[in-house]
Amino acid sequence: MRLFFCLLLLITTVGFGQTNRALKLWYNQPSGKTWENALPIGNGRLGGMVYGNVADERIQLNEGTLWSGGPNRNDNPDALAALPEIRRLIFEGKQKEAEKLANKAIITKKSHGQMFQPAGELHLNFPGHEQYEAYYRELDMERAVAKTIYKVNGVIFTREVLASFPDQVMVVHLTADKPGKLSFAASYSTLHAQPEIRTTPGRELVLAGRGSDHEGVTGAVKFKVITKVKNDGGNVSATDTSLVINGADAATIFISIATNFKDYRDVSGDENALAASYLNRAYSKSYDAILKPHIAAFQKYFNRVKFDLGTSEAANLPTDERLKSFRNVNDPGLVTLYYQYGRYLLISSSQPGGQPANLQGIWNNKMRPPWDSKYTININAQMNYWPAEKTNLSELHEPFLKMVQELSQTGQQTAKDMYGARGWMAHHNTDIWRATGAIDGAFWGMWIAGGAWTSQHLWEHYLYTGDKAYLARIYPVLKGAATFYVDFLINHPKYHWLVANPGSSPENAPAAHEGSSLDAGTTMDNQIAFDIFSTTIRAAEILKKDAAFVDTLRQKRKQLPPMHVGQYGQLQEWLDDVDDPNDHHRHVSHLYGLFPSVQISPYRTPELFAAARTTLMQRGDVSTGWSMGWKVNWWARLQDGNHAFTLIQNQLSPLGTNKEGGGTYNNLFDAHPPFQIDGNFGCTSGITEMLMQSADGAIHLLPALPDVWKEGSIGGILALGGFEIVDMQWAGGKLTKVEIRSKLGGNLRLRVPNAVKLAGGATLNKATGQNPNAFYITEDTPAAVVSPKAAKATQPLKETLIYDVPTQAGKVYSFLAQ
Ligand code: FUC
Repeated sequence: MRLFFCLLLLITTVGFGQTNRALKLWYNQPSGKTWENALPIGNGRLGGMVYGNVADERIQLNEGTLWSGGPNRNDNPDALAALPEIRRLIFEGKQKEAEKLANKAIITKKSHGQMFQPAGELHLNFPGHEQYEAYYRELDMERAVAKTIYKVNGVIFTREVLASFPDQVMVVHLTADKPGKLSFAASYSTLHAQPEIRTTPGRELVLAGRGSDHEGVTGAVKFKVITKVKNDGGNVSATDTSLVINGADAATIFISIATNFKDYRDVSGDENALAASYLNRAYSKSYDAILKPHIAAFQKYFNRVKFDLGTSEAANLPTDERLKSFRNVNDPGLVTLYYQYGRYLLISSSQPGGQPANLQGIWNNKMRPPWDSKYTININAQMNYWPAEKTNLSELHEPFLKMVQELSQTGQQTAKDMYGARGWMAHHNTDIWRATGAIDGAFWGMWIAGGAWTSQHLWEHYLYTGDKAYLARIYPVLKGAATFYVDFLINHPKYHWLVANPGSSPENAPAAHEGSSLDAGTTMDNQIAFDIFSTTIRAAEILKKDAAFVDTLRQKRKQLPPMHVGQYGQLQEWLDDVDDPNDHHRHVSHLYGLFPSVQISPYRTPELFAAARTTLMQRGDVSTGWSMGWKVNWWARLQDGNHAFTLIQNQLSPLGTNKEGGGTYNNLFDAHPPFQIDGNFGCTSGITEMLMQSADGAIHLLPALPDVWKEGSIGGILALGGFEIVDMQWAGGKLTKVEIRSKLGGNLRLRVPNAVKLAGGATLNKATGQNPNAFYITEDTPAAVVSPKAAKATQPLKETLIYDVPTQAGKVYSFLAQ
């Protein structure tokens, strides 16, 4: 049996021309009823969860624009009148009273955000397949295909499922290795109220419905699913609600889904015509003619990064067993698999022209998913896009960048009506309708930095691509986000800094504020204000415009509060020294300044760097999935690879291993819990940051290599200013070889752990002063205010060498260890 299984595997893998098991999630059992065992496929618009069940296969279906509700706004018009009172209360230290008032006057009286909803499930029932053997299923990340294979009565059955990028349909290809043996019935189930399920005379299986009414907003998204089967041998017939395939040699199922959604203001599309047109175009093609271009379109992105940390015995185990043993055995291959899975998930859930990856990417089977499966923009949605640029998926940033531009439209009215400010803003959540009001409750929703933080992604995209025409296009968005701060910030009566009031440090509150999160001048609010001013100033200067506005921003920036080191040596989360060193809250928002921002630096702000480390030690390791993902990035920035690796171990544990913390499901989805995709993306970003960082004035290679990754190589990751690390190899913890392509030219400043030389032999110039490459400018962080009670702390750093190499656009530069 075991031999048979191995042979089978060999035959099938060789048969499909694939040899690389390093890029597969695979299992010896079907998913059963557990959604988190199923394997995700997607093309950015369509999402499918493939269960790989034998007699009763299920493919759960999502379409990225199928949401509850319709175009709507959720501002609270009472905010403006209440604002002075709320501000006064906060400045007087009456946060709890301010929160009560904000709950009435600022939190929406309308929708708290709409829900991302599933279309339904396609069921494939195979009579007589209850008993089977030689079962195997996989997600092949080289081809973006989910496959199930098993044997019944001496016949080997194979199914492949994909969500085609070029053809915009899902396709299931079924084969049997003996003729005439393939018989099954296809039907739907759906959780939508009053769906229409029927077959047509043309033997199409149709499911139609409408997104839910929710919180006073009428469901306006109409969707249509059409499934049609092309049989090879045998015959297809239809009942009222199913298609029945009998005695076929092979069959291909085409699943087309469309909605009437056009954009956040417009649902006038024709879901029937659209679903039919996708289907008809694809149906005329053979499976092979669908498969090949699908693989090519997927590989265009996926193959850009190669990552190898070596392999071990553990790599021979199924993925779920590897997950169980990861903390106790050496399994570097699971790290590279998980890393590439993050990239796979982004490619599958975020494609240009579509919606950004939401809290669950594009995979959700619930009508009322956790947190509506929408966009939480006080961390989660941003985290989804941390790997986009650096793991060479720059184009896939587009749906998020477009969402920010749309928020800059809807958020203008919110800024004006609620706060009497120009520019635009967003609170801590949004949805497909780009709602920008404050939701949930003031404790969570009274946070004003959603616009300014998401805008940083617009700037980041420029820093990686150097595309000035793009910068000119998005500049008004940056300017609008900065303008809101110009109008909204007010003088702090005690400290005389310019502060956001009301604001908060997302979802956390010090005991001193009676459990209220509302405050003025929280560290994160200040850091984000600093960043939106700085990036807008830089963008305006590059574009040579708005000199007077730049001047205003410079003046305002000078008046922002500096960061504070508090009595326990911690980076203060609030303006007053009220942090609790035993606070293990999942949000550590004040470390925004360490990552993703770079206001805290080992080289420029050593005391803040030490304080950030102290804060992270006090917060502890284990937390929700996304929080652990963020911590990988922070420990990488703190140049502590071993600690970052501990976080990866915690994250890559089956759910339940970490007491009160998240972990990972069998399908390697991150567990908040429940499933939330940000942790996957956060960790992929963090692993990149362990190997290469480029935000702090130089390209820093191997800044946080853990002892367990002594040998390895990575190629294809990107640094600011158009540099591509074409290939980087290390051994014994030392850099041995690096090739870097310069796409834009300019100075390449390299920070490395050991001496290197140019491959041709020429010696390198030691770097001094500021990096002359404009993409590497770092802003001066205002000097820290340090509590007299804080013990003096510095964080010793490993020695590094820094070199400057002038580069020409288009050339590749090779370096070897000296
Ligand atoms: C924020 C977090 C939660 C969760 C939710 C989607 O509210 O505090 O942990 O991730 O977003």
